[in-house]
Amino acid sequence: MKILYRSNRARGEAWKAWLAEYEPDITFTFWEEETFPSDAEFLVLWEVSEDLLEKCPNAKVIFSVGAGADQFDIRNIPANIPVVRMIEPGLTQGMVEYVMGATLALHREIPRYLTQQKKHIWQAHNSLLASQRHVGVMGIGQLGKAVLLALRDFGFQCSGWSRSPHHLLGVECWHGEKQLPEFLAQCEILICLLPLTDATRGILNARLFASLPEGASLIHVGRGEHLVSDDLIAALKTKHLSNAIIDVASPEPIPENSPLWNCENLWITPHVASETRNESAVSALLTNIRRYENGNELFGEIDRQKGY
Ligand code: NDP
Ligand code: OXD
Repeated sequence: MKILYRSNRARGEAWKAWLAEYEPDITFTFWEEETFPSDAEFLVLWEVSEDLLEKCPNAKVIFSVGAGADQFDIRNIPANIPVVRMIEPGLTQGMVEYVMGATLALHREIPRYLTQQKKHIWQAHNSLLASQRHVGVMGIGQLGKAVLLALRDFGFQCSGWSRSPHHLLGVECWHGEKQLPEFLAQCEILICLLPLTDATRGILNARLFASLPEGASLIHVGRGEHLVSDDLIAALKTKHLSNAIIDVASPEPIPENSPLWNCENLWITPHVASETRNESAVSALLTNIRRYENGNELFGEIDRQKGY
């Protein structure tokens, strides 16, 4: 069995070593190696190139190394080759930790106190308890659901929004475009955990921000192309939004001359909210390869109609 890998080298080295120890029948090759295995069956990729399938005529499955698979133009991949995103517990836990940290920072107004500190101002403001704060998550998928459950268990008032109906104990669930304004109207802190598709590109725009309550905040951990950054800057300037934390941008890295860097009340992290973890992910990958070989459904296969 042959895996071709094209992504972060250190992770690949760790996976290769792990497979050599536990699954020695699997050949694991790096894309950049000179002896290119044209007979590779399982392509495990973050970066893609147009000649991918030309170079790998025996590809059976394409796996994304990450939770998103929007880097692939799925329309150009033959229907008999499933495209699969990463679902693994380490990636989920990392996202829960990042979003929980960001939510608590906004909930307890840490940005406001940091601004005061710069001006040497010692001034307390009334604070709310989590039970008095409403947090909403766009996307009730693998990651959004785990985030919502953690926020709910922490005591926040929670709601989620998705494409199709969901039921989550203690979480008010909304779905579809029609229900979006009602969902947004409650969200003091809005978290974006959507996949990037034709339907979600540019969704974080002036119209959406206007539907949020005055003074709401945004945590954006989806994809850069969800966000119309000029609209975010404008909403922060007018103080309709009080704060935003963005982990993703378009393009990445954010160019040196982008107004995002100097925008007040905006925190930026460089696409680090979560990442695929070496050990938990290699076993998730292996499980899926075995499932493919046994003719079973794959965990995380992209639905070509929905695009995610
Ligand atoms: P899933 O596919 O499991 O979940 C996607 C969710 O979004 C589902 O609830 C889906 O609805 C909902 N959704 C999709 N399209 C729409 C739409 N048009 N309107 C309303 N809801 C919609 O994805 P994951 O939770 O695994 O990952 C989400 C995203 O997080 C990734 O695609 C990636 O962009 C981002 N990510 C970012 C990382 C970072 O470090 N910043 C790390 C990992 C992921 P339904 O349930 O009805 O299908
Ligand atoms: C992912 C990411 O999709 O890191 O996993 O963004």
